[in-house]
Amino acid sequence: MQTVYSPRHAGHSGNNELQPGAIVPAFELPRRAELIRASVEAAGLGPIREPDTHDLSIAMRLHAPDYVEFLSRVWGLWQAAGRDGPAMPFIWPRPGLRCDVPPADIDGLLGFYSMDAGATFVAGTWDAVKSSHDVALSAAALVAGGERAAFALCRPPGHHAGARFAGGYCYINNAAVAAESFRLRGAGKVTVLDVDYHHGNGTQDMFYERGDVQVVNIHADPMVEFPYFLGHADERGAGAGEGANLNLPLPHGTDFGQWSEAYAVAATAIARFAPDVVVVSLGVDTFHGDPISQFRLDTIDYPLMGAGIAALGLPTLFVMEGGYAVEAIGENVAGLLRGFAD
Ligand code: Q9C
Ligand code: ZN
Repeated sequence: MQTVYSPRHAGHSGNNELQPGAIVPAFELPRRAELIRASVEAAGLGPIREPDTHDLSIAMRLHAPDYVEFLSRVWGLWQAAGRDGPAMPFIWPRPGLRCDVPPADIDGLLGFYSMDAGATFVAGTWDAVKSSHDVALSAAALVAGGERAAFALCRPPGHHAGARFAGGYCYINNAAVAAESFRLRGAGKVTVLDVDYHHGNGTQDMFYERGDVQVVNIHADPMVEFPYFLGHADERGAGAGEGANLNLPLPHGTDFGQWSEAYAVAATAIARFAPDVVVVSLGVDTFHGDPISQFRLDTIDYPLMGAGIAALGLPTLFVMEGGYAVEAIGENVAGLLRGFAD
């Protein structure tokens, strides 16, 4: 299996985030991608190459063009306002406020185009976001070209990014862009299987009314976990997408036995949908040692998860999402990919 990786992720560094009562260094940091890269190399998974450059036309179909334009302009606007340090929003529109008029001021714009304070901007953020997008599309091209599987080592991640907002460490929805690229290259049906600990709200929303892209999530119950406001079991898709969205929320403390029961339900739904290709939103924040998450999967579980995904018998693109236990992230990701490949 080939891995696509860009060193340009590293410019997205020094970000911060809000924790209850404090502003702290962001858990989503450059070392994550470096450790994953090193473990993939050590595991002898296959060649690691850099991405080709791709235009933003697919991103602009799934995201609002003005949102993508905003992502590329934030840092300049922030600097022009005389700021240094990471750009973070502090006010958000919601029902009862105007959600349809982008303000002129950078502080208003940051909130207008965000769901939370969890996607901050530094000087290198846009370049890293664009490189992560290019990584996803380049790895998708390998699978579209006939490879059984490929690994897009994306950083920053993407699955919380919606049509017109950033959030939860995410800016462009890399997995959604990759899924759409398969459709545009002739795949009739695509499944996005999201195994990150957090519900992939952005991906779900982008495809909610479409019958050609199935979205399946196994995640912490939003009643008790971020992103709180999407990811319930009764969200089944709408219109042409009715029945093509499946949420399998699980409680805090879930172990691999419980996770596997949900996965069996997911696998049955995927087999029934019969996609041409599957895009896996791959988060390993289900690990028991994850500092911001509360499932109990162990390192030995990830190769089994990989084998279960291989058993779908479909061309597969892995797109990196979350996972914040840096001491174990490399072994967990490489173990999953090895479990798939062996
Ligand atoms: N105190 C991904 O795994 N945590 N994103 C908010 C606020 C947000 C995770 C904590 C976690 C986002 C891609
Ligand atoms: Zn996550």
